[in-house]
Amino acid sequence: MSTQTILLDIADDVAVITLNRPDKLNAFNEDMHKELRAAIKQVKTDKARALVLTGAGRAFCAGADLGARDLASGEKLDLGALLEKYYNPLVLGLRRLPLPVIAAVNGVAAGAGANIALMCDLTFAARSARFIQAFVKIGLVPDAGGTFMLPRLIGLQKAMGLAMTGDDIDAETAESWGLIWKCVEDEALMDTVMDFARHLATQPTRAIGLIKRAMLAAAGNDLESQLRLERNLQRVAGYGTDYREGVAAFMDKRPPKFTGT
Ligand code: LHQ
Repeated sequence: MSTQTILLDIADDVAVITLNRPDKLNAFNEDMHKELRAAIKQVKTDKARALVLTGAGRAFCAGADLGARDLASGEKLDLGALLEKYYNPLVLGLRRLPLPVIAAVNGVAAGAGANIALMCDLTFAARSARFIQAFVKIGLVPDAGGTFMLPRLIGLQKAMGLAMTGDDIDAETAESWGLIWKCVEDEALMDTVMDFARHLATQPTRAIGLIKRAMLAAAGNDLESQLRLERNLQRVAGYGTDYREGVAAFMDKRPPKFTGT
């Protein structure tokens, strides 16, 4: 699929969605939200086994398009309605995808762009990339799940500091704080992420989807509920062909051939 604001490519069981408004640093507008939603649906339909999210040009995503017709008017707008219509379903759509979602943050990630990158299951960033909770600079509150993810990833003090100041954080610092999985040299970013995604796509991806569900549910569960969830998910995994294949391969001393089922 190739549309105006999103590029979608699926090969070797790996889907790559590229945010594609480079002259606006891939800022979200309505078209991009709609095309992104359709692309995510397509990824599910095509049964991709890993998804990579990246940006075209020098940025990952500069957040909401501040020049968009509705936002630029300066009129009193219900921004909550915009979140309800576009950003919240996007966040939930990525979280509920039963496959690993990997961000390749190729450049600056600001506002909702930063938080979408942090909502991915694993976030890689180019050394020159920056993460900016830009909201406060325009009198707004972090959205797209930022207030949920930041304290969980880096603790309350650092989360509060980033959100209240809107200061940049570079990729190396982001890695050292645990905000992202890995900082990679700029020129190696896409190869590193694609190799990683292709590798994951050969792994027991149904189990990986269940791992994702368990990890994400943990934040809202007490121990007993989480143990019950682990029991339920392990039951599902244990009925899968990948479990049988994994054990058989181990016993036969040969590499496993997982199918994601
Ligand atoms: C942009 C943008 C942009 C349009 C760069 N929009 N054009 C908000 C409202 C409503 C509901 C839902 O939720 C949200 C969530 C949010 O995301 S709020 C936060 C919105 N984002 C920002 O406040 C970030 C604004 N951008 C920046 O601070 C800078 O552009 C960054 C730090 C990202 C990059 O700085 P530079 O590398 O110096 O690039 P630049 O500022 O020169 O931008 C390049 C071009 O991109 C420029 O256009 P031009 O025609 O002059 O070349 C910018 O106007 C355009 N651009 N961000 N969000």
